[in-house]
Amino acid sequence: MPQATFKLTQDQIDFFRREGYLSIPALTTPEDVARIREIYDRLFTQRAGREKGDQFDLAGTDEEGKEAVMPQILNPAGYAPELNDTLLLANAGVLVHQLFGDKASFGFAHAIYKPPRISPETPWHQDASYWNPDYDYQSISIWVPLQEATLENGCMQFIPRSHVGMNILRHRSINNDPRIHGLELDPAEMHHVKNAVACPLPPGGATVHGGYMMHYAGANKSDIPRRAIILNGGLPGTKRAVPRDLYWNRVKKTLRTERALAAEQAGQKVQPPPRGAGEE
Ligand SMILES: O=C(O)CCC(=O)C(=O)O
Repeated sequence: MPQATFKLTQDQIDFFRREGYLSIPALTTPEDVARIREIYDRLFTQRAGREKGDQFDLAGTDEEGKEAVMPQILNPAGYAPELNDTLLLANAGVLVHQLFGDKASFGFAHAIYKPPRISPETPWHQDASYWNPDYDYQSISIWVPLQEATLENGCMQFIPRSHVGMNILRHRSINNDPRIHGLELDPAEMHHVKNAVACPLPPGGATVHGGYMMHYAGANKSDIPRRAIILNGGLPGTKRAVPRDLYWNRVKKTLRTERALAAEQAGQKVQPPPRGAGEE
């Protein structure tokens, strides 16, 4: 892995701990972004991981032959190990260790592609609403656009301090359709969405947020794809005395899960999804 070139300032660390998110203008270089983008485009063209359930439509019903409105690939480095040799990963490692100490792990979690004009919003949600209800988490997602991220193409937005208390609000599948993998805040919780802060970024910048932070990204209304790659890092989850009731995950019934089960039954090694947005 290349030598890291990045370090958070104490002001950035304090801001992250207080507000629950952070916007960083440059986490890696334009050259590194260009290289990652080439790999990223190849993976999406190949639909890498489709048969194992790692590639699917995050915001649609994911039938074969139907145009995906928000293709996602879990564990992209599993399909392109050269991602592990990027400056982005080296710099993300420094960031994760500064926030969580030397025992923290980190890596590429997923990649989300928003095709031009047709890709809808990523609705308001908390990442922990996807995760194992038996655990509490100390982990972050580092969201990195591979072109400029703007209000027009779907940059990230956050509700400052919504992470405080580590509560998980009620969620449901997008459009209340359990065939859709992505989750959204239950409409009854939408009154919590106020004072949102949008974080436009240059390519190779990054936003950072923890698992309990409420966040959103707009539709891609622009004429170019919105590409984002997301890393995840943190400490192992701590077991809760009383599990949470994340009932929306129990009723979900996606084609992605069916493909993952079929691959497992056929003897293929299927990794549990890494933690991060859009993962279980
Ligand atoms: O890229 C997006 O549209 C949403 C990403 C997201 O929700 C996340 O990284 O947690």
